[in-house]
Amino acid sequence: MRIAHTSDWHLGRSFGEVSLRDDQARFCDWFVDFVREEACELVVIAGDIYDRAIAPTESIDLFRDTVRRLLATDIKVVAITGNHDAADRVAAYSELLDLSGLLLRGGYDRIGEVIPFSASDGPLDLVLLPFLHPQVAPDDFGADPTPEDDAEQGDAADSDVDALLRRRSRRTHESVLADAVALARPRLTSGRSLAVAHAFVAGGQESESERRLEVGGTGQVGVELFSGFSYTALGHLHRPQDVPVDVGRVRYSGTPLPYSFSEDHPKSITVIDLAADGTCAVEEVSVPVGRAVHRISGTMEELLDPSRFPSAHEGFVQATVTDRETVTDAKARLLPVYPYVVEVRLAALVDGQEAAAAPQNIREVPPLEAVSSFWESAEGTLPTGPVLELLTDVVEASVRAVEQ
Ligand SMILES: [Mn+2]
Repeated sequence: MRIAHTSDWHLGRSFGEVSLRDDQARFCDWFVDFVREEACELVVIAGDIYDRAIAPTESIDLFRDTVRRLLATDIKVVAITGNHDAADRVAAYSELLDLSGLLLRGGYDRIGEVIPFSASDGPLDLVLLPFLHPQVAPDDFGADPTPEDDAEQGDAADSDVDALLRRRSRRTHESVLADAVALARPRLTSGRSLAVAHAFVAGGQESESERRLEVGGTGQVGVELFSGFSYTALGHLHRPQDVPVDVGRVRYSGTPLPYSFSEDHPKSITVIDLAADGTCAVEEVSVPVGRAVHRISGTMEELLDPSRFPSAHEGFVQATVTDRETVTDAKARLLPVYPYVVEVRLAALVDGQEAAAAPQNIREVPPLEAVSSFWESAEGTLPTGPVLELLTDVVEASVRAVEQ
């Protein structure tokens, strides 16, 4: 059977001030056509369907319309909520949606279930693991990894409530997810299984557009949680990548579009040919729609030369202006050449801020060194020749004047 794995659509997102509505709609059109033409039986969306808890209605319309078109050609759809989605809103009608062919799961409600899926070439066990917020887990969930600590920390007067709060505060994304997987494992019946999860698996490479899964920690989970599933379709990290595991295959599809300037890699979906015995062949398929991201750097004269960065004209642009003298209205002047310039950085200012933040204690820096580094941040190069001689004379005269 053939499966299309994608994640992190983040419908409703903007890039800087530019709405991604049209790009996301074009991706959905392309995606529906692609999975039809490639005869995929199952589509998997591994979380972060929407960019925020209260999604714009136009994003809800786009998701509904996309799923409707997939179901209309008898393609089944599996989707889970991610940390950006409001699980109780998005998955509110999951029992009714099951009847339609859209299997949508969010929150703790139906955790631990194994959904039997009848594929054209035999049975497949589905284990859906939406993002599980550790703080709102049921009390018997996310088993305390070190229960003996209770005896040490608590005293005789400790109430049950204190013990419960202490146990709750020690829960992590890993501990609740481990419990969810442990509930499901004994219920696997076929020799072939597909896990779908929204998690930060240790060893994965981050971009700049993921939101932390856990307050006050990274929220990472060990890859061994997914060991033994034929294929694990992951969401959360925005770069497509495999996570090495001993048994089975664990992979992030990444986002269909770039959502930060760190994502200058090609965007893709993953197509899996999953054999009846559970072995899988995986192919990364580039998404041919959407704007690429470009980080360009140069003087205003260089940046305004249309022949200099031709590939950046149609993309989202972060421009670093390297002129040492004051530059005004940089963004407005760059817009005619780069209509999607999102961010303009003035190198002189950035360097100056870094230089200003650098010394821990300015009094410990020798005066000539401090003057030289200021000169470098303002002019771009260290002082040499007659300039250095002049600065040296002035610094020495100043030091003498202070000492007298
Ligand atoms: Mn995401």
